[in-house]
Amino acid sequence: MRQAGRYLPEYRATRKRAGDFLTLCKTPELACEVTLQPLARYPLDAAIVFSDILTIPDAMGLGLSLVEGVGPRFANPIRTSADIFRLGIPDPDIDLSYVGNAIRLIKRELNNKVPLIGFCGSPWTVATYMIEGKSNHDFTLVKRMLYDQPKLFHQLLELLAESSLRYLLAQIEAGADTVMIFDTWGGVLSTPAYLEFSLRYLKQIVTDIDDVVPTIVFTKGGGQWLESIANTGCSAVGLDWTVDVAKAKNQIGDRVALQGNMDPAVLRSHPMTIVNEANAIVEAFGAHPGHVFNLGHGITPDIDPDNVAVLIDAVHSRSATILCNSSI
Ligand code: 1CP
Repeated sequence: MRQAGRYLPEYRATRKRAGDFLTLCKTPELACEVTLQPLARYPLDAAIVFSDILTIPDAMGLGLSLVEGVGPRFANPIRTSADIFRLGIPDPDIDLSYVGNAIRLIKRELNNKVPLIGFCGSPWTVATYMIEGKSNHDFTLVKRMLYDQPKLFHQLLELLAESSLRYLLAQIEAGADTVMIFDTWGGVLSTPAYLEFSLRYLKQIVTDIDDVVPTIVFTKGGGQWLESIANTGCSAVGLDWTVDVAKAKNQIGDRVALQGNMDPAVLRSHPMTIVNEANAIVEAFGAHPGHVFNLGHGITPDIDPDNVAVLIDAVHSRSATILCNSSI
């Protein structure tokens, strides 16, 4: 959802060859191929391993599939306490070995040209899919469990936090240079619920990774909790496009790096608009250290790959001018 994906014809060709999305994820040679595709096209500064945040529940036996035009679906969603008690912690070297194998291949191909980002979903975000059984942006069933059975829900989140930690450590062991945790749905929670059911587990994972590699935490819709997110001990905070970059820089920019934050919808607009929007973000950070330019969310299939080239060029040239002027 970040760099690769359906907007690139070469991705669509490889996916067709694989047959389906999960086979693509689970075949290290193909996962490596699609990870490198955006780098072959654009002068990007990092790569992200091709995988998905839903590999952990798949490894737990929930039966993931990607339904065309609908999105991810689980054959065996979590509905009862018995469903939760049945779950085990996947062994990343056995049940998710395809991710480590893909990372080792990618690292060899990258040959240290750019760093590789490993990732997982936040326990809360992954739990939303496991309980809803699919992408349901009303979060009906998962919120019912959160409010009616908080203790039970914590058991699931605890299991996911431990599974995510082991999974990320295995990705690091395989060669990931940094890891990112996607808390895509943290922003749909109330403040107390966010702190109790999402942030707490983000902090647990980040703390246990400690200083092994830098960690990036992204909560979509998390603008009002930036202080708390920075206090997890992460190295960088991902910002979505609703956050005022200059304010975020003043608030937490001396403690953590900031990643973000262009609205992916800008990529649907005129090239001049893309350049102006990119410049505004780069300028808002100015020569302040620790900015990683990124989109506030994933790229959708309808984006013209040429517009992505325009964006990357604008970011590189504006950043270079700012850094050059600041050193004069
Ligand atoms: O071919 C296809 O149709 C597959 C579409 C697709 C892709 C390309 C899915 C299904 N996942 C991915 C890859 C993916 N997803 C990556 C790898 C890196 C990359 O391709 O650049 C990453 C990092 C993700 C992360 C992800 N998956 C998130 C977090 C996104 C964010 O920015 O906050 C989420 C929420 C998912 C779940 C998921 N998997 C796939 C889809 C279409 C979705 C979203 C479903 C929804 O909207 O609820």
